[in-house]
Amino acid sequence: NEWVFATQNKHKVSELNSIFREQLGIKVVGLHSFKGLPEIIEDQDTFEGNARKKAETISQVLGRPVFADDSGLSVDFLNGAPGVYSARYAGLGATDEQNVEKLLYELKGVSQDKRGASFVCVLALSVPGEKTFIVRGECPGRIAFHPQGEYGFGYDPVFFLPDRGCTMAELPPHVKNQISHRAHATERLIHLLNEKFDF
Ligand code: ITT
Repeated sequence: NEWVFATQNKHKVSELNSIFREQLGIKVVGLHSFKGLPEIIEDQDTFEGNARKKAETISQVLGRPVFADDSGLSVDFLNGAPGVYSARYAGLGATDEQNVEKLLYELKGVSQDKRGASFVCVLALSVPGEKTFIVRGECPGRIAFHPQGEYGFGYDPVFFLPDRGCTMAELPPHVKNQISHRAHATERLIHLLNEKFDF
């Protein structure tokens, strides 16, 4: 049992693999295992739009069910930015470190009580001949003043979890994968598939 995820991001593949293995006993593979697939331009202005586009494009080409994950960080003080632009906040091809640096710069001088943020993950499942299923998961927190922790990827080192008293990057993967936006979205997806397909 192997499910295709329309993603080029190896960190996502690794997290989704842990979550799906744990919750469904299913292995997931990213697009690195496939050749000759079209490049997908993520030009939609919502996570839902981009997740749908990635899943439907690849599912059409492969003629089989395909999942996609569109995710990012929404910062209250920045009116929801970087949002769908999270991967390229500091410019196309920017590294995680450059994106984090830009975020901290934009929040320079902003006090702790105004640094609220959420991680958002939208999962889409496109099944040939069916409508596309879309779910959203969120994880609330706030933006730290300095990066801390070595686990995870992206904005994890500056995503502080008040309940835990540490950043997402200080949580070992098996803990992140129980509480993350990605974990919450997966729970909703399983719920939906159970209702629809008796999964
Ligand atoms: P694909 O589109 O190929 O899946 P991508 O990395 O471009 O890969 P997105 O467009 O969905 O994916 O952008 C997601 C970005 O949001 C990601 O690069 C991180 O900067 C951030 N992000 C998403 N989930 C995260 C997480 O769990 N921890 C930290 N940052 C995260």
